[in-house]
Amino acid sequence: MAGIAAATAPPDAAAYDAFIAAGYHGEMDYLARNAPSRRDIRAWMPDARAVLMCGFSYGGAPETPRSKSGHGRLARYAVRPDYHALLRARMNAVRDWLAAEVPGARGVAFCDMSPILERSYARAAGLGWQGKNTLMIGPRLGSYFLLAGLAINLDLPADSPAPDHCGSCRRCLDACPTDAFPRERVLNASKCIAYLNIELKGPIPEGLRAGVGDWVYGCDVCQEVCPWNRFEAPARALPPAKIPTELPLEELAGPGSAGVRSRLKGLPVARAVRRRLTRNALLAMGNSRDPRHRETLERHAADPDPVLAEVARWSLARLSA
Ligand code: B12
Ligand code: SF4
Ligand code: SF4
Repeated sequence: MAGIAAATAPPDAAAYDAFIAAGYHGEMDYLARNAPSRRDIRAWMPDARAVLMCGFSYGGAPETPRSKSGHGRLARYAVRPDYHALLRARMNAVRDWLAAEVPGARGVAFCDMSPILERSYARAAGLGWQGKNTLMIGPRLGSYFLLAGLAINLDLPADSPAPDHCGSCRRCLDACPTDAFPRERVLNASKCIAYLNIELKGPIPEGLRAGVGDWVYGCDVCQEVCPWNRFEAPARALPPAKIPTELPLEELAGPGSAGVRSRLKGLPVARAVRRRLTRNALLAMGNSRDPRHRETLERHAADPDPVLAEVARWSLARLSA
């Protein structure tokens, strides 16, 4: 799926400023940095005239996989080979083709990591609409797709934005386990499980722990409930999953990390430092209330790392409650 947007300031600059002013970015300081380019891509590439935006589907089984007993859940995107380098390479191939075809053409690829509001340009490029859960949704692909773009120094005809099909639905807003949407299309990212279990370094705030449930890496709840994801996506543009979306909690929190590390190698989930995965697994053990985890939790209650020791004690108390 692809479309072209003009490289002008998106209409979302004010929404972005409000997001930062409200502190919804939590400890993701990088979101507050480079504000000019998040307001307008030309602060990142001054001669940009057009933005090619592409959506790469990773599909989604119609059935929602539920966590097995003693397992923690991972977001669907996280169990496939890491997309950052892969998608940037695909956009670079387009850049090289363009440079060969059009003398003087120049392009710069981005995927996820550059200070650009990717979804604003994806919306303007007609890839779909931004749902009330803030995710881009395509009428054929649903929302299980990732974005990558190419800023280009050529005037190219822009596509038209797609109509919004959320209507009166609000399933995602009601289903969010940590109540992270202050209103539709605005996420308080500091309450989102994907922030808590991937980005946050320290302890997960106590009031949000129960909501994290059995998610150990990312969260798909606001996509699982979306009616636009009910059907299998017609095409998959990303390599298949390497591991299941459930992993044994004891393995994640266990002392022998080498086995886990080799299973996760090359996947987005490998970006989470080992300590954070252990923290998440210990938390999920408490939320499972499964007494089989008591021994592991007792061992970690004396962990030299104060964050791990504290969450292990919290989970032990939950087992006994
Ligand atoms: C920081 C970040 C996060 C943060 C914050 C997410 C957020 N919603 O802001 C955290 C860690 C929580 C996160 C989680 C996830 N992320 Co993320 N994330 C990013 C990143 C790097 C920046 C996003 C950003 O700038 N946020 C700041 C806010 C201000 O931006 P925004 O939500 O786009 O804000 C818009 C709305 O507020 C909108 N708006 C406000 N009012 C209104 C009103 C109307 C009418 C409209 C239409 C719009 C509107 O205007 C803003 C600008 O578009 C992008 C990549 C990128 N560079 O863009 C990926 C990205 C958004 N993430 C992505 C994914 C896949 C996820 C997860 C699904 C991963 C998971 N399964 O765990 C979750 C989804 C959570 C959710 N409901 O959004 C994909 C989304 C693909 C898609 N189909 O939309 C992206 C685009 C990465 C990529 N290259 O593919 N993510
Ligand atoms: S990813 Fe999960 S926690 Fe984050 S907004 Fe969606 S449902 Fe809520
Ligand atoms: S669940 Fe409903 S409101 Fe939320 S994004 Fe999907 S269609 Fe829109």
